[in-house]
Amino acid sequence: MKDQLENIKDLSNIAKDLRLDILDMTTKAGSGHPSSSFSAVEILTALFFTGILNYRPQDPWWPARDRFIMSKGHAAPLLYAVLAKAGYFDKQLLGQLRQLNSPVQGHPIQGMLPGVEATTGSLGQGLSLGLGHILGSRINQLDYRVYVLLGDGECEAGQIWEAAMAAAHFKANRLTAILDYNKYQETGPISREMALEPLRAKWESFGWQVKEVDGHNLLELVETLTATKESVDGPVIIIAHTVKGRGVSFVEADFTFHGKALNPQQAEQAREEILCQ
Ligand SMILES: Cc1ncc(C[n+]2csc(CCOP(=O)(O)OP(=O)(O)O)c2C)c(N)n1
Ligand SMILES: [Mg+2]
Repeated sequence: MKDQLENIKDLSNIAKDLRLDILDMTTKAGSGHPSSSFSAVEILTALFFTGILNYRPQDPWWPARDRFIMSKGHAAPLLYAVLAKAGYFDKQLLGQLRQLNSPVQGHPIQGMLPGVEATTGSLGQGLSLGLGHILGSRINQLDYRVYVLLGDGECEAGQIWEAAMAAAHFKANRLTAILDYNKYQETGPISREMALEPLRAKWESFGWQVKEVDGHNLLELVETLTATKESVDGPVIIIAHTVKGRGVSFVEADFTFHGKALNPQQAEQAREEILCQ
């Protein structure tokens, strides 16, 4: 139990570092999506820094690696911060976010950076790509797992549901979707823009196993992701209840931070809040 608590404390510190990196990158760039990135910090911390995701930063295209696809590609600052921390490239690169010709563009581009498995940003495509990796693994006789991070606004896209239907049809056991269910998309609350509920029932009716977690509770995330690794009963979606902008009070309170960086003064206030957590 003591070890477990210490591990969670280490993970919390990683999450804190990631939030600070996201803040620095987007404030320096003067644009980007800090609130969408903050929302999924614990989800990616639990996946990348616990041994759940099987990867080799020194051999990034190792054929048997697990795949992680950031389908909500506008959360690129989070992906880049995670990949740098995992050792795929030097952290210095984060300072080039959104600069012309830099490999850390506003949305991830496959082939420009080790660890970026898919070009995303046009929402709705990542689950189809993930399923493609699973079907490819059957041809290549590999048994890697595929994880896809989806946004809730993204689930308003029809392609998500085509992929959901196909994944169940093909009994994609090693496919895990994680839904960053922060209840907001770009222009307002999901319930107003295009209601998704009853969401659990929708995924179940498409033939998926559904698990629900508090998406900021590292212990719950680690336990659920670990249990999911053993699952052989079709594709799994983990609905992670989150708060958009998590970690910075005035960003949590204002959804218009969606595609907007904090100004230097706001960033100082945010830094203090993050450091106190
Ligand atoms: C196909 C497509 N339509 C619209 C957009 C513009 N857009 C970017 S982010 C976003 C909202 C996404 O909301 P959500 O999936 O809930 O992500 P969050 O930022 O809340 O994590 C929209 C509509 C896009 N990138 N791609
Ligand atoms: Mg959302």
